[in-house]
Amino acid sequence: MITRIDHIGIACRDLDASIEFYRRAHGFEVVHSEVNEEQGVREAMLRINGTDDGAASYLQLLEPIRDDCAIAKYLEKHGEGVHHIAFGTADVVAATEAATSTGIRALYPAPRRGTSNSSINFLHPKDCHGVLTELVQAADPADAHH
Ligand code: V0V
Ligand code: CO
Repeated sequence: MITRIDHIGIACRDLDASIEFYRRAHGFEVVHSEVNEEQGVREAMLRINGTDDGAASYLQLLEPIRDDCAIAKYLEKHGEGVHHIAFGTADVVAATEAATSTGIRALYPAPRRGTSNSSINFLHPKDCHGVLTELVQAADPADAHH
């Protein structure tokens, strides 16, 4: 079951410039940043609001760290902008199966590591009316040290 918008992923050419933009325009602050080598990104999470399942909703700003990653490819084709929407769930495997059972393709056979040790999978944008859709299960708070 999906219980929140976990984040909206935004492709940026210059992470620091985008962070500064959101700080000045809306007062959003970075609550977490990291490099995800597997995904090829340097990223920052800006917390927007809490949610009634106890988690939160964020903007995820993503800058590529190499030329062959998904974000670099997206920037080259489309320029900066909204890259994906991520729905939050307590069980990413079940939420992925619920979607694939309707014929939507998942990008990974098993969840991969996302921000702050979350578990993530993606649904193909061509099967989701043009929206790259991520499913996110937050790390167990007991092991979320980052
Ligand atoms: C590509 N397409 C998109 C899209 N990216 N449509 C909507 N939103 C996007 N973000 C369309 C594109 O316009 C093409 O349509 C078609 O899909 C094939 O695109 P492509 O440029 O040839 O790209 P592919 O097929 O090589 O790669 C697209 C996929 C790739 C979605 C498969 O981006 C991918 O594997 N994404 C998952 C990983 C990811 O996005 N990582 C970065 C975020 P036409 O032109 O043929 O009609 S990492 C993250 O969010 C983390 C760590 C986290 O949240 O924790
Ligand atoms: Co994301």
